[in-house]
Amino acid sequence: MKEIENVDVIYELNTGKLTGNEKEIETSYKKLGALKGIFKDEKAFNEMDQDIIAYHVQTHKNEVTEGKDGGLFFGTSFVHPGKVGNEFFMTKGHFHKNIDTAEYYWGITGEGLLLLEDQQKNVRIEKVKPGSLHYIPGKVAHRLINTSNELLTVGACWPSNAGHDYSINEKGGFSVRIIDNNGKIEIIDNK
Ligand code: M6P
Ligand code: ZN
Repeated sequence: MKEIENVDVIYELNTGKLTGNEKEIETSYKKLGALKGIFKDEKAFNEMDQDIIAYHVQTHKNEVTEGKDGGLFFGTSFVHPGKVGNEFFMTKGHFHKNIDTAEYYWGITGEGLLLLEDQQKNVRIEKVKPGSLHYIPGKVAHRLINTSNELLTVGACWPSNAGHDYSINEKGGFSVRIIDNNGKIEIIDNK
């Protein structure tokens, strides 16, 4: 007789947290110090504690290694509330190394924005909120921005051969920035 197995990892639907067998969960913390050059206001950035965590990411460790064809990765991004100067905390943002590969994001907690930019610098900005579903096609860079005072939690699933290409950040960055203009969320050009 076959037995019914319990899985080792639980995906908490209301928080997006991966819990259970720690050997199958990887958590990486992104401190401000590791995000140099991402935010506009360098003076404000340098005055901040570089150990502040801007976001952290949990991923499910499965049998797949990055670069392998045919597999999937699954994770949760937690973008903490905060600002550098008047610019909201955000993820680094990336294209996929394997440029044609796509990705799904979905909102779990908090409110924020998904900044999408293609290779011709066409920008789209989608509102992220609990339950919102976001398809990120190939050839489109993606970045999450927490525009709220709470944790922005976003689920993600992407192909194991996607890889990450962060070079947009060395080439002047995304074309727009999201700032808090006296309590109003504003989109400004990144000059
Ligand atoms: C999501 C996925 C991951 C990504 C993470 C953080 O969980 O898209 O692949 O690494 O967000 O984003 P970034 O790599 O841009 O810092
Ligand atoms: Zn991606």
